[in-house]
Amino acid sequence: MKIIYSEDHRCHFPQGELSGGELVTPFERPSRVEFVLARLKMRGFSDISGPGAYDASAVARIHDADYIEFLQTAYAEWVAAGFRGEVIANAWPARRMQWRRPDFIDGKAGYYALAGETAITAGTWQAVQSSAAVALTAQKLVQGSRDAAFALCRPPGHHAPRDMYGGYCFLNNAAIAAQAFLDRGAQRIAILDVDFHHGNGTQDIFYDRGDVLFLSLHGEPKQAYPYFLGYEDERGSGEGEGFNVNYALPRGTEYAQWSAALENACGRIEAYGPDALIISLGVDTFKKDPISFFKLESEDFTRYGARIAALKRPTLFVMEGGYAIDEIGINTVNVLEGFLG
Ligand code: OKP
Ligand code: ZN
Repeated sequence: MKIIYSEDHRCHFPQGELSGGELVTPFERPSRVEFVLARLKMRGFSDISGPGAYDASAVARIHDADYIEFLQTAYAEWVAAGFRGEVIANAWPARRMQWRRPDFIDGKAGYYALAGETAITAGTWQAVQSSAAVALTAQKLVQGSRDAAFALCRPPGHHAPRDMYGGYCFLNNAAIAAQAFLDRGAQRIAILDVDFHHGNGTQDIFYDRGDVLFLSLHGEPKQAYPYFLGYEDERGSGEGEGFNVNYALPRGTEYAQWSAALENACGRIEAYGPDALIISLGVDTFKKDPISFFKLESEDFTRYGARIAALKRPTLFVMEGGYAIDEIGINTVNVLEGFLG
């Protein structure tokens, strides 16, 4: 399996995340990918290479131009306003207010943020560009060779819709890759999101389309981030009716229940017959994850990797979450090894 990775992820290293009323070291931190990379090397994955150049036109197929420009300029505007910390949104267009973009950066940040935990720093845009380039480079390999590939993206992407950042995500790497498959001749793509959190961004991007089947297994939004999307009655609209499938699972979910949902999702993928399969691979379903509430064991990741392989589709794995740092490498690589058999 080919692995694509860029060291540029280190350019995004915010010092603060607002969590439980405290400013803490962000759960989404550079060491996450270092642990995954170390485990890959330990297990003999040697086909590891860097991404091609950032493809702005591929990104523009998914994200709005004004939003992309905001990501590029936000930190400089923040500094120019005299703020000394990292960009953190504080005010939002809430119920009965106006969706009108303010000029001042503090207001702009709220306009483009879907949550307040995610900071933008001086190096964020560089890391975000490279993360998208990693996904697109791996996408090309899968479409060209039909071999599977793993895009070791950081920052992750699945919470980002076309025009918002949050949940540690800025550009939706999996969605950008899905669109690239279609633009290069694929007819149908399935995205299976196994991260603990609902992939609200990916759902939103493809909600009214039938050419991308989106399935997500996640903590029920009544209890889990992102709270305001991911319910099971969200099934797609218009052409997309029936092409969005949410499995909202309760606190304490173990592999028996989780894998039953996966089995249902796999049946739907088989019926859909996609030209390629994208896995939004978050390993925060692990029992020791500090911000999640499923109970998967490390061996379970191997098991579900094998189930994904049985779908026999050209497969692109895209890294999303996972915050139990000590085991993130084991769990991530277990999925890939289960897949390879
Ligand atoms: C991103 B991904 C911690 C709350 C964290 C944001 C979670 C973002 C998860 N106190 N809220 O889906 O792994
Ligand atoms: Zn997650």
